[in-house]
This record gives sequence, C-alpha cells and structure tokens, in this order.
Amino acid sequence: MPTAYIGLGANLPSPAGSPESTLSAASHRLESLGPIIARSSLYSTEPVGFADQPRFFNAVIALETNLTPRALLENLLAIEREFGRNRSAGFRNGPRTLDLDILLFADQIVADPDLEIPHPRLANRAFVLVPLAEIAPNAIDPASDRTVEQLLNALRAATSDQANAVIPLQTQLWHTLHPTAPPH
Ligand code: PH2
Ligand code: MG
Ligand code: MG
Repeated sequence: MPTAYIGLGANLPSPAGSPESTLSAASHRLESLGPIIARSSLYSTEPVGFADQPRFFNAVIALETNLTPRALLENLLAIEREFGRNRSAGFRNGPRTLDLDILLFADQIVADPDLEIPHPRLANRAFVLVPLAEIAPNAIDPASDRTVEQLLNALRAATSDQANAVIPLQTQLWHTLHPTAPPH
C-alpha cells in the first residue's frame, strides 16, 4: 500500500478538549483510513505566518492507504470538521482546532488548485520537517528529489532560529491513548 505522510497541527481547543487531546484523538481517528505505521513525537512549535496566536502542537503520521490522494483529502477535511474546524470562520495561517495536511503521498505529484502534493511549503517549515525527519529521514520529496533530511539540513543552514522553535514534548496523553504506540 502507498504511504502518505500527514502533518497534524492544532492551537485552539476543540470538542475533544485541549489541542494536545485533539491531536491524540485525531491520530486515533486516522486509523480508520488505513494502518498507521509510524508516528512522530508531539512538538510544541512557534506559530509561523501569523505571530499573534497561541503556540501550536504539531506531529507527523505515516499512514498506509489505498485511498487516492483526493479521497484522502476529502476524509481529512471531514475529520477536521469533526474536531470543530470551521474554515469560513478562520483565516490563512490563523488559529485552528485541527489541521490535517497531506505532506507526501508515495512518489506522487499533484498540482490541482485545491490539492498540492508534496505540500507546497514543506521545505520551509521546521514544524513539519522536524517531526517528518524523526520518522522518515530518507523519504524523497519528489518536487526537489531531495530527502527529508536534506531539506531539514538546508532549512537549518538558511535559518538559525526556526528549528529551535520546535520543541519535542514528553506527554503521556500522546503515547497512552493509542493502541499502536510502541511500548516504552
Ligand atoms: N500551520 C499553519 C500556519 N502556521 N505554525 C505552526 N507552528 N504550526 C502549524 O501547524 C502552522 C503554523 C497553516 O497551516
Ligand atoms: Mg497547514
Ligand atoms: Mg491544512
């Protein structure tokens, strides 16, 4: 089955509770779309693009799925709505209860107005590359033909502060709510 890497982000409370609880519950919910084969740590991250909002929680999950990229997108948008995401009330880079982004989908490139894969801002965002590199350093970005590790090293060389603003958390919630979490 193809592997899709999905970025999870949240910085507002949702019907599931705190952003941390939301990401835990959403991560569990994603198992309905296919087996989750890897899950990064949970990170606390500096808001990017619009500074005046709460810090984000971010993580990345590797999902094996037989869905097409577009069917996966539709499912992710539906799960966002289940967790209180209201796109008409939000704004670009603004606060949200849950964001689920397709970062990579096997070696596929999709360039539709409403769906771009790889994620168009993948290479610029430490809050995505740090958790992605934790679980898939050798995954290839088909847009640049570089590995995730190479993208992260390039970002670190270009920006001194961004990677420092991505802090791994040790939280029981993220580990214990999930039957697929590795024992520790
Ligand atoms: N998502 C954005 C804009 N800015 N900043 C952080 N730290 N984490 C995010 O998930 C995030 C962001 C738009 O999707
Ligand atoms: Mg996003
Ligand atoms: Mg999104």
